[in-house]
Amino acid sequence: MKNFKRYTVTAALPYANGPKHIGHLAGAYIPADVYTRYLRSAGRDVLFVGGSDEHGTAIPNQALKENTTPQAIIDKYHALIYDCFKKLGIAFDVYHRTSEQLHHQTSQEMFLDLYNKGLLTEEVSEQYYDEEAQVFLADRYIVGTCPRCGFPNAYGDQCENCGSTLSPRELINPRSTLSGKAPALRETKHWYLPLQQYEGWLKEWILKDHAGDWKANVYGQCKSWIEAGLQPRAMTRDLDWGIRVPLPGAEGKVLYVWFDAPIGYVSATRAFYEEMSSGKLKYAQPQRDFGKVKADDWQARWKDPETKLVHFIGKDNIVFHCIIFPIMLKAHGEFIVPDNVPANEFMNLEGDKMSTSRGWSIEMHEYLEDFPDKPDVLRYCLLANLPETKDSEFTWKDFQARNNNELVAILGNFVNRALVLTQKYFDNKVPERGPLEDVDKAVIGELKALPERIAASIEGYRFREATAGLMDLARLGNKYLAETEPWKVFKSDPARVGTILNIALQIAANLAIVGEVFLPFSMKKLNTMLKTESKTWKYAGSDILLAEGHLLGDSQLLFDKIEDDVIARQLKKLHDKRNAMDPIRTAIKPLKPEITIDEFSKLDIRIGKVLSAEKMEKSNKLLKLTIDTGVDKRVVLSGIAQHYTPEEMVGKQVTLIANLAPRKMMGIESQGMVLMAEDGGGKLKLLQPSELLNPGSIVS
Ligand code: B3M
Ligand code: ZN
Repeated sequence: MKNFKRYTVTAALPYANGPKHIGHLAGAYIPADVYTRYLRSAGRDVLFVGGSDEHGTAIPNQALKENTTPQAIIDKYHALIYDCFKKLGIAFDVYHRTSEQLHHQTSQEMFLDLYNKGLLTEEVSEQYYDEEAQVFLADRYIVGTCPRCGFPNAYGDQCENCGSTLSPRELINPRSTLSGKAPALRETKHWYLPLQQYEGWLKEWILKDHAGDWKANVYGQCKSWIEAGLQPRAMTRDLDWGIRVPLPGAEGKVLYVWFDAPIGYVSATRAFYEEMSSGKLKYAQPQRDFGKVKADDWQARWKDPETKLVHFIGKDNIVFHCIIFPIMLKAHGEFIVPDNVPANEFMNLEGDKMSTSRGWSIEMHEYLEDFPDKPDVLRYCLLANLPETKDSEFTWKDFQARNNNELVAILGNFVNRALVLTQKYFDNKVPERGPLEDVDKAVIGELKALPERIAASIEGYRFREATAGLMDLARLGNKYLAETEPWKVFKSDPARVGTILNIALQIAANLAIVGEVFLPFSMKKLNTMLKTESKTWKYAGSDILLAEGHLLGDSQLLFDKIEDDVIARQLKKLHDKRNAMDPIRTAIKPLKPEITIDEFSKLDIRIGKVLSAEKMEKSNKLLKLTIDTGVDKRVVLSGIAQHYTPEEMVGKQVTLIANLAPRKMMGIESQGMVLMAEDGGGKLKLLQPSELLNPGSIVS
């Protein structure tokens, strides 16, 4: 493995179009944070870069929904998301915004560089245009029938019913979501990045050079993209929200959001060094001492081959970070390309896909409102379940179990026992260490080996394994106390207990070092309890971190138990949220008041057969049906004209309330009521027996 001089680590820039959920945390932010905390602790020169993605159609879309401006949307969600990251301990050195002038400039420079080198191709094509709203329609503004599954409300880029990727021209009966009208095709000019010209380079760089070190899920996706053959991709869009295309004749056009967003990492880096060199910090929030820096230092982080560039993302962003952005960087010529892109799969929630819009999610701010003092519990639970190789799942039961059985029962319990026994037997001072027995030597040996193992897991992007390693360190402490039983020995051999507790406290001090990477808030508490400054990774594994005679601080519990009722409340909250947000579920009406069986039996419900059906003049809702009820033939008016044609109705079996008092409608008397059901989508369906029955059969 190559030794790098410095690291530039990025985590996907979340769209500032809404709150972000814990699946996003598990996908990119928690692993990136653990990685960079470790590198910092290990004394490496790392910069952790993040920020808001504030362009693309997602932003004006949300503005439309919230009846406000795109600017108000990005201001609101940038602040919300960044606040949550801070409260969860995601320690960015800089958290920038793509709406900033510096980013617009950086993106336009990149675009012009490629343009001036003749690396972009110009193409005129026909695209859908809304003549009423007078705009070209972004994919998401066009809906129509899915050509694959027939779903009537598929989007121009994707059918949410069958999951197919679509292009707007494939939709059957397309309509604009702005005017509701069928869009027209109009010619428009755009600038394309000819991805296919870089196939040879990608094969070398990814398929050959990174065959061994990129994760299988990432490598596999790249391989299938490359082998399927790459197409030119438009880097500009007809849209009025975004970064202006810096060319004459490009009015009304902006850079494609996936062109500008990854450049956001570069702009954020520039912002960091500009602010640090001027001393006026706005987006920079240095997490370590960077020494004296110059504004120009951003260049080394992006251009020096001695820099290791790592992108943390979720799997839906792989193609952009492994193919399109690297091609941009390569085409420019001065930039380095990522050394690794350890993308994660998705995290599901309680047996279903996580989705903010469907209400099936735990948003970061919702978690923090309910568990303001437990950022580490969420961090731990996500780390233990990271979707590193395949999709994984978050459940509240598992959250409770991880907390109660691991954080409380193993880590918290070990630390507490070591501290409480020291208070009890040695006035809260680190006791002297006497001669070592085999059991002591063995535990010290394991203590030395574990941090190295954990470091290797982190550097190999295996964060679940690394987290398990942390818990193993706590287990080691518990096992040691269980084996040596100092509480039984004290009476007969207090000096021996001194040795045991000295070693146990060294393990606790190691936990504080290693654990800071995973559970920063709790380990800060632990440092207070041990009355130590937080120490860097080079001390991890040492068995002489705490000097004999060192006075410890007050002990408190690191974690506390989570009871069943807390979990039950979260589950209820989750289901309530979905019920309130899911359009089909919201149509479900509450139960009507109870009735008695006698009341029910007053109804004469029976099967009838439709003998004839005709449209009613002057009504587009009613059909006039003549029905054989077994006892008579009668006329029933039914409000189904928009759901069934008269021809369809003839011969059909229906379910009828036959003893309803007759009612006159539009001059005709209706003698009964045909039963129908509605599923919330507004469509009415006849209620029919599952098999053919004689007219007059009673429903009971
Ligand atoms: N905003 C998509 C996402 O949030 C996009 C990532 C940009 S990373 C440069 O999933
Ligand atoms: Zn479909």
